[in-house]
Amino acid sequence: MGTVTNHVTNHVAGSQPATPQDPELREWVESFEALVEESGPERAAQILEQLRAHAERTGVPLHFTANTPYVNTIPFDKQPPFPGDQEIERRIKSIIRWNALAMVVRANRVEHNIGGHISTYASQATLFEVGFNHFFRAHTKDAEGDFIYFQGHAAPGIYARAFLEGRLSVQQMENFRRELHPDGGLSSYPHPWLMPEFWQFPTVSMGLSPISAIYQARFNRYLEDRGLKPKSDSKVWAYLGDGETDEPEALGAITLASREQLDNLIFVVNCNLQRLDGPVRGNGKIIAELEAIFRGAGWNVIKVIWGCDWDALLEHDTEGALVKRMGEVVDGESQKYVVEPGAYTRQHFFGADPRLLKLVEHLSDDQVRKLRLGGHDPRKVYAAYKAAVQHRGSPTVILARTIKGYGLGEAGEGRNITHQQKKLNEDELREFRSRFGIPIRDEDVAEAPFYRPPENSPEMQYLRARRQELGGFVPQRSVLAPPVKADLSELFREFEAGSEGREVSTTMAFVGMLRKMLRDPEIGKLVVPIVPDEARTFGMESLFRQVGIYAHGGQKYEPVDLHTLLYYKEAVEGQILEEGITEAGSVCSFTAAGTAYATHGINTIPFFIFYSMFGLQRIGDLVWAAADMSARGFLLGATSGRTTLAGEGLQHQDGNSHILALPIPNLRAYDPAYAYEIAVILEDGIRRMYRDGERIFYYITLMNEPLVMPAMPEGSREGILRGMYRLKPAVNGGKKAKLRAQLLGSGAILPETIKAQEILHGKFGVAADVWSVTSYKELYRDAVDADRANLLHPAAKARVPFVTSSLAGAPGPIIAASDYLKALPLTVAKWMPRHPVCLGTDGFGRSDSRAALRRFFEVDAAAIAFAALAELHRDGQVDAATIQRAIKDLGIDPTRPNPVTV
Ligand SMILES: Cc1ncc(C[n+]2csc(CCOP(=O)(O)OP(=O)(O)O)c2C)c(N)n1
Ligand SMILES: [Mg+2]
Repeated sequence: MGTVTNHVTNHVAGSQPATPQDPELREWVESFEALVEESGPERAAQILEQLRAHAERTGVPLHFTANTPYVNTIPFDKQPPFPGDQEIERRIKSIIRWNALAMVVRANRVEHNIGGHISTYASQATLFEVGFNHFFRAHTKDAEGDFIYFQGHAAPGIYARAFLEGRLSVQQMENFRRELHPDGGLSSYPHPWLMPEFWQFPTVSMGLSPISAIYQARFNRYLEDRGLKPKSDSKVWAYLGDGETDEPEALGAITLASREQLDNLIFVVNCNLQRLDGPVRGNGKIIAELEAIFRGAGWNVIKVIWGCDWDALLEHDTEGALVKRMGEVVDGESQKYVVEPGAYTRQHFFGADPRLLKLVEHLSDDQVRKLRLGGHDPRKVYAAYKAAVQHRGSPTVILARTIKGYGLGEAGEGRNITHQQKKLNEDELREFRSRFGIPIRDEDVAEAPFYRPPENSPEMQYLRARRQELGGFVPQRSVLAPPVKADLSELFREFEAGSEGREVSTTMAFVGMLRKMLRDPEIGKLVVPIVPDEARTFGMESLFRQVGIYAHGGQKYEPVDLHTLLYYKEAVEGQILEEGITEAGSVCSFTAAGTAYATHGINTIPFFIFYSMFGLQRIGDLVWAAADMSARGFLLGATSGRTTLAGEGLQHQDGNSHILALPIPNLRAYDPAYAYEIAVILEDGIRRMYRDGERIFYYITLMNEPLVMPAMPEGSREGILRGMYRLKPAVNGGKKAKLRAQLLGSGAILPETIKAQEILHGKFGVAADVWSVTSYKELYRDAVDADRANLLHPAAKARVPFVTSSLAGAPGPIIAASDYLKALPLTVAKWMPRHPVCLGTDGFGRSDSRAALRRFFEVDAAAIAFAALAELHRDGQVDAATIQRAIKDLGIDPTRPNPVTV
C-alpha cells in the first residue's frame, strides 16, 4: 500500500490552471467541459475512464496516483449550510476546552507527575463538538444509537463535556487520574472496567480502536443479517490520531471494511501532523499518504484540510498556483507555520510564487497566521460528517487537518513538546482564558478553576437541547440484555459418559459440544463460532454446512465441493465468522460478540477457536482490551501444549499460553484433559456469564491427540471447576503401601501421569495417586486470596486454600507435570504440603513425534516416574540401587543438557 504514490510530488496534478495557457491543452479542456455540459458528469467520467484504458492499451503508460489535489474533498459550493448556532457552539466548546485544560493542570499541581494530556483534545475539540451537537446519537428505547471510539488521549475533553452536562461532579473532575481518592475520581483513559456506566470502548492502546471499530461495524451487520436485531442506520465512529495510523493494527483490516461495504463505519483521523516526539511525517504529507492508502483500499475519503478562510484565496487562485503550493509543502514545514509569526508564512509559503503573495497582500501578518484550518472549522467538519453519514456503499475516512495544542500559544501550540505539556503558568492560563473568552476573573485565573455556566444560560440550554434531540448523553454504557436460563447439563450429559473406547481428541469433543449448543433452542442462535482459517485443522468443517459461513452478500459462486456433504457454504444468515488468517481481526469479532449484551442488549456467546500459540502470545493486548470491556465468551486455544503438535516445531508448539493467561484478572483459564471436564467448564461458564452476569471470560486449551475419553468420576465437578481433583487413586487407596507419591497432571500430560502411576506401581512398588489439575490459575487465585484474608484477619480461623485442602493427607512426594512452563505449578507450590517437583516444557519446541518431544522435555511417563523415585530416595525411602535400576529401566540420561538451553 505504501507504494501507491509519491504523495508529495503528485499534488501537482491539481495545479493546472482553470484556463490553461497551452493552446493544445486548452482545446482539450474546452471539449471536456462541453462534454460535461451536454452529457453530465457521469458520462464524462465514463469517457475519461475509457480513455485511460485506451491509453494503457496503446502503450501510453499513465502514472498511477490514488491522490487527489491537496484541497478539501468537498468544495465550497457543495458545502451544506451549518444548521447550528455557531456562536453558542463556539462558546460551549471554549468552556469545554478550558475545563479539559484545567483538569490536567490542577491534577498535576496536586500530584506532581500524575500526567494527563491537554494537546490532543485541544486539537480535537471541533471534531468532537460537531459530533456531539449534530451527529452522535445515544442509545434509546427506540433507536440503537451510535458506537463511538473516542481517541484515548482526548479523554479530558470528554470528561469536561460530561461535567457541563451535569454527569460528572466537580469532585470527580478534581480527582482526574486519582481514581483511588475517597471521593471518587476519573480514570486516565477510556476504561469500561473502571467506569462501567460511562465508557464503552477502551481506545488508549494505539491501533486497537481502529481495528476493533471495523469488526464492530461488521458485527452490527452480522446481527442484522442473522435476524438477531432489526436493521438500523447506526454508525460506528472511530477517532484516531494520525501518528496512531503507524500501528499495523490501525490499517491492517481496512480492506475488510471496504470489501464488506461497511457504510456504517466512519473513521475520523485527527491530522495534527504530530505524534509524541515530533512530526508524524516531517518530510512527507501524512494526509496525502493516508488518502492514497484509503482510496486504494476502496474507502470514501473526505479531506478536510482548509477552513473557510482559505475559500476566498482558493477562489482567486485562477492559475492553480495555491493548490500547487499546498501540495508541495512537507508537513515539517507546515508545522512551522503554526509556530512562527504570520510574516514567516507569508515569506516561506506564499513567498514561493509572486502570484501567491498577491493573493494575501490584503491580509495582515496576524490574519495570515490565523487562516483557519479545516479541522478547526465547524462548517467544514459538519459538511464532512454529513457527507459521511449519507454516503452509501463503502466506509468513510475523514482526514481532518488540525493543530496539536490548538490555543495553547507559546505554551505548546504546534510545538514538539506539546504532547507532554501538563503545566501552564499564570500568564499562559490567562492568555488561554482570554483567547477563548472564559468568564474567569484575573485574580482567579491562576487557580485554573472549573467553570460551568448557569443552568438557565443560553449555552446550557442549547447543549441540553442538542443532546435531547440526539437521544441523550454519550458516551454511556449500560447492560441491556436480560439473563439467559441456559442449563446445559442435559445437553452435555453424553460427554459425562466418556467415549466408550473410541479415541477422540478434546478438540473433537469440544466441536461436538459446539454442534449441540448450536442446536439448543435457547442459546443456539446466540452462539457465534469464530475461526481464523483453521476450521479444518480443528475438525469443524461439518459446521460449514450445519450453520453456514457468514457472507453479507451471500454465496455468489458455486463452491467446488458443492457435491460433497460438507461443502463450503457461505450464506447471508451464516453463523460462523470465518475470518481468514487474522487472529487480531478474529479477537475483535470475539469482543464485539462478547460485549453485545451491553452494546446491543443481545447475549451472543462467542467461541473463538485458534492455534493456541497464535493467541495470547500474538494478540495479548487485544485480549486485555476485551477484559477491560467485560467481554463474555470462550477463547479456545486449540492444538495446545508444547508436545501435542507432532511435527510442527518451535513456532507452533505452545508451552506459554497458560502463563500468559495468568495476569488477565477476569480471565478463567483451564487446561482440561478430558471431554467431561470441558463440558463441566462450558456449562458452568455459560451460567456464570450469561445467567449470573459475572464479569469474566474463559480461556480453555484443547488438544488434537486422540484419547479414549473416560467417564466422569463421581463427585469431581467441584474439583474440575476449582482446579484439581483426585482422578485415579492408588490401588487400594494406597492403604498398605509403604511408598507413596502424588502425581499431578494436566491437559496433554495427564495420560503420561497415569502411565507413570502404572510404572511406579508395577516396577517399583510405589502407590501413587493421580490428580487432574484443570487450572493452576484457579488454584493460584484461590490460594492468594486465602493468604490475603488470613493476613488481614490474623485472629480469625485461617482459611485453607483449595489446593492445600485437596492435598491434605495425600502422602509422599508431589510431582506436578504439565505441557507448559515449570513456572505454572510453581505458582501454587507454596500451599502444597511439601515442595513439588515441577516438570514442564521450558524451552523452544522441536519438530518430532509426541513421544520424542515428551522424552526431550522430560515430561513423559518415565520422567514423571523417575522424579517420584528420586524424591523418595532423598526422603531415604528408596535406596541407591533402585535409582540405578530406574535410570536404566526408564532410559534416563542424567548427563544430557537441560532442554531449555538447547
Ligand atoms: C500501543 C501504544 N504505543 C504507544 C503509546 C504511547 N502514546 C500515547 S499518545 C502517543 C502519540 C499519539 O500521537 P497521535 O496518534 O498522532 O495522536 P495525537 O495526540 O497527536 O492526536 C503515543 C506514542 C500508546 N498509548 N499505545
Ligand atoms: Mg497526531
